[in-house]
Formats: sequence, structure tokens, C-alpha cells
Amino acid sequence: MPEEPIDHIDFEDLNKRAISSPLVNHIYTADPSAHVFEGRIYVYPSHDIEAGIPFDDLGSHFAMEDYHVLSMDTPEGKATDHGVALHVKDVPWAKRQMWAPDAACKEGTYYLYFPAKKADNIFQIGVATSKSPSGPFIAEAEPIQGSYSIDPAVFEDEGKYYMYFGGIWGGQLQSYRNNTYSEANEEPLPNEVALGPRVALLSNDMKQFAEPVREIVINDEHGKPLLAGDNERRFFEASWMHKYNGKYYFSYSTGDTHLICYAVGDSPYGPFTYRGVILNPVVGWTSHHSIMEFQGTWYLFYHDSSLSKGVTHLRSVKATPLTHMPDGSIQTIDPYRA
Ligand code: FUB
Repeated sequence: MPEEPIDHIDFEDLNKRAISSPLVNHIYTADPSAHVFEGRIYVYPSHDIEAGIPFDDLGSHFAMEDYHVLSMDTPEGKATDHGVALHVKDVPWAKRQMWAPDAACKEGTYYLYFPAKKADNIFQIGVATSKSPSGPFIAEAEPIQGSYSIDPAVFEDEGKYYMYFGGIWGGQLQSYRNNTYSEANEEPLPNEVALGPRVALLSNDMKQFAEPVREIVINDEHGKPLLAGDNERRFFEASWMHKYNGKYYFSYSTGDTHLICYAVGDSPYGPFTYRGVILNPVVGWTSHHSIMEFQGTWYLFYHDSSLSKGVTHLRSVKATPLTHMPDGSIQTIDPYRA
């Protein structure tokens, strides 16, 4: 993930034009996964730090070591930082890079899902549990069997829990075909079908996959799968799922074109049809979000690098209302006013 040139940005002006402010400014936070638990909003973000690791296209400078949980009464309310919820040193299998997490609740237990690199530098996804939505969380000794890549997002539908995941480039998804890793595997050519995000039903105990991982298909308006060279629409990372009016909305980041897009389908497994852009580019290379309903209003949680004046790996989590239009489309959000 390359650093973008930032010397042309007037941050004082940009912050005046920003449609929302960071939820917290005493730490850097990113990749917000927002949920309503016990009547309160809980946000599970990455905790960005300056680890002094040089930039590269694999995102090695995203060298996060722990997670903090934030909570608030309302999306506009003051956020409480509940402190360290899980540290990499307390995860037996993980060595580095605690990237975008998510959380779920089942029968009074809270599950924190997170990707991290193992000693062999390969990402897997782990789970940790707590009796409180704010943690602290206790990690399982091993990662989820059959998991790979990054950015888990867990979605509950009719009593079943599905995990969506995957990310190309630094997220390593391009190394997998049919759920098997090989360094020889590469991103498809521009005229070939793009790699799809992955999904698997979770087991009853929420700690394993209950079925083989499936690849999700995202089609264009003609029912043809999006191509790898369609950088403005193809999946890159940051899966999220929400349900609206009986339809399944799969949203994601396009990575190198910096958009949050969405695609709509009739099943949690897809296929999904591309529908448009939810969030235009933010300051910073990455874009990552979640979508949540609170007291009848829908919200987009997202991040940008405005607080750090454009440092791509020092981001801040924000929230803004999101509008579903009568035709089922989502109104595109500009993170900064003109
Ligand atoms: O925060 C590290 C990585 O950056 C996330 O896993 C990606 O989604 C991107 O936001």
C-alpha cells in the first residue's frame, strides 16, 4: 500500500470540510466494525501505531499490536475507550500485524475475530472470547482451521452466523485457489475474472467454520463476473454485510481506487450484483467501513487520515448517517464538502 503525496493538502481546510470528526483523538483507530450490543454502540477498530516500519506494497507499516474497544450511547455521542481488549503477546499463534477485527454476540458470549500474521508470515484469522462486549478477550490457542487472509466480518442472519473475509495484495488472497495456498498463485490478469471475497458459515460454538469456505461472485449489471482489471469495482478488501428490506448488501473496498462499493443479492452467499459507490475516497490510502442501524437510522462507520495529516497508517474512525433510497440504492457519501 503506497503512501500518497500529501504536501498538496491543506489540512486546516480539509478538516473544516470534513462531514464528521474522529470518534477519539487520543489514539489512532481504523477499520471500524460497529454493532449494537446491550443497547449501546460498540466499535471494534484496528489500533494504529507508528512502529517505524518502512512503507511497502504489502502494508508492513501497518504493524498494529493490540485492539481497543470503543463504545458510545449514540453515534454522535462521546466515545469511551475501554483500554486494551487483546494484545498480540496474548495470542499463542500470532506474531504481528493485528489488522481489521470484527465482533459478534451469541448467547451472552462475545466473540472477537481478528487476522494476524503467524511466525511464517502468513495471515490467518483467530477468535477470542469475553463475557463483556468491551473485553478483555481470551484468545483461542490456534487460529480458525481453514481460515486465511484478512478482514473478517461476521454477519448474523436468522440465527446463523457467517464470516466474510479476504483481501488482495498485503492481505494475501491472491495466493489462494480453492482454499489452498501457493506462492505461485498470483492476482488474475486484467481480462480474467477478479478474485472474490470468501464466506463460511460458523460452527455452533462460533470458533470454527461449519463448512468449506466459498468464493463469492460479484457480477456486473449484465450478470457477468467483475474482471480483475475493473479496479473501480472489483473486490480488494474490507468485507461487510448488512440486510435491508430483505436484500443482502455486501460492501467492500476497491483498494487502489479507494472506494467503498456495494453489491446486492438474495442470499448471504451471493451472487451479488454491483450497485455503486457508498463512500468516495478519504485522505489516506486505505478505506474500510461498517454499516449499522441504530434507533431507526443507518450509519456508515469509516476512517480517514486527516487527524495525522495524511499519514496512511495513522487513521481515525468516524461515523456519518447513511441513506437507502426508495429504489434500494445507497446514496453516495462525500467525506469532505466541496
Ligand atoms: O488496517 C490494516 C488493513 O488496512 C486492513 O486490514 C485493511 O482493510 C486496510 O484498512
